[in-house]
Amino acid sequence: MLLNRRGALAGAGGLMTALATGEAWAQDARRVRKAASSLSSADDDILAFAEGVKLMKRRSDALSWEAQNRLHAQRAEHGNWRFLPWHRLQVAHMERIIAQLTGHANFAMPYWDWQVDRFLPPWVLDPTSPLYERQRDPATETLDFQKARFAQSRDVARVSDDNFDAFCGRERAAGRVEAYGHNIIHMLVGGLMGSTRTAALDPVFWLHHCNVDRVWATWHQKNGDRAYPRPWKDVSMSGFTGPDGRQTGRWVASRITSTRGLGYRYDALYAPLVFALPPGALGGPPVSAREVSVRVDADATDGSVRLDLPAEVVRLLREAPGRVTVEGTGVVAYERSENLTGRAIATSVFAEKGRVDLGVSPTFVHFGGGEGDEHAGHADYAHVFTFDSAVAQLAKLTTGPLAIVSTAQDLRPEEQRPPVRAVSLEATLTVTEYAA
Ligand SMILES: [Cu+2]
Repeated sequence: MLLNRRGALAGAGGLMTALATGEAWAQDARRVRKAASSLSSADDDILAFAEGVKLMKRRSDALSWEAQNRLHAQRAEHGNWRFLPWHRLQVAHMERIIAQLTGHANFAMPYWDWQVDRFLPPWVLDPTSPLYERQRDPATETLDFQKARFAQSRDVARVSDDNFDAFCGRERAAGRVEAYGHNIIHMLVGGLMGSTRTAALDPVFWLHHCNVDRVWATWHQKNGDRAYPRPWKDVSMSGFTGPDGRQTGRWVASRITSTRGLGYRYDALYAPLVFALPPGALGGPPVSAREVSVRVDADATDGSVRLDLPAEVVRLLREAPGRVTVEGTGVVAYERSENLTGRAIATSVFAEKGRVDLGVSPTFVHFGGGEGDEHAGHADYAHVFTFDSAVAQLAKLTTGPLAIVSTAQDLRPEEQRPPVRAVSLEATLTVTEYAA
């Protein structure tokens, strides 16, 4: 291999290991991740993936299948803005481990596009393949993911229009790509995939996270490096195992916003939404815009929280002569407990007659592995939701107050688990009035 001396020295003075590793990885951007639906069990990437899983399952060292699961169970970042970079790094490391162990030097992890493919790829359903997992619920094998409950959520993460907060999350709140697209598939596949302690043992985990990463790559292509806030860019992560079995040092988020930096790309990203219109496209120019922040602490004990929109906002929505839009993001926080796992958090705007759903997401919550888990102390689970034009329409068509309501619904009410406690609900809305 040709070594670029300037690149190899770029890490000198400081974060030597990680930067040097990152530079080296960026130099062989030859991995092309392909759609699982386009690959058969005879294709090189599937042969390598199956062979790699088989070899890793035989090991008990740092390159073992179990070690990768332990890493995810104990150190994975969920419920916050580290979610995307952490999982990007884990998949990229896994890719290199498999390439090294199998000799398929260009191995690229396939992505399973659960927004397009209705079923799991056939080669993970063959009981003679290492990619088969017998602890999967048999119902999953014939599950039509397009028809399944929750898969139809309007917030499934294809949307690349979201701002950073809504898409990637906040320091302590899950963004939509995690809360919706990611969590829904974990809950729908179920079995080992249904718990953070065991999820990475099912090969489907890697195909799933590869697609989550592709959703990020799509968002990044549209929004660029300027979309990331400074404190996020400085976030760093470590603990990943390289193909030689040794840890690869510290990785800084700002250096892995492009997949090129990690030596891979996707054969195709999601197409940008064609129906997104610029503000004002349907009316006159904006005549005023105001930002309104509202927040409430929950007092109900039934797992719900309600926040009334300020009366002057509702009045403006109903009485302004021209068009009025409401856009913005909100965050709902719940007390972190085992009872939250598998519950669906549904957020809607309610009027006296009618409502607009802002999204529903089953939770797949990481509780940490105790020792060595620096985030075990987090008290809450929170996630971000967004508002759009439907809220303004609802106001026009109704009278009386408008309220945002979040509820945690049990997916299996028959189990009669104790309720989970909502902590707070807050929203920042931009109300824009256009000339009539
Ligand atoms: Cu995870």
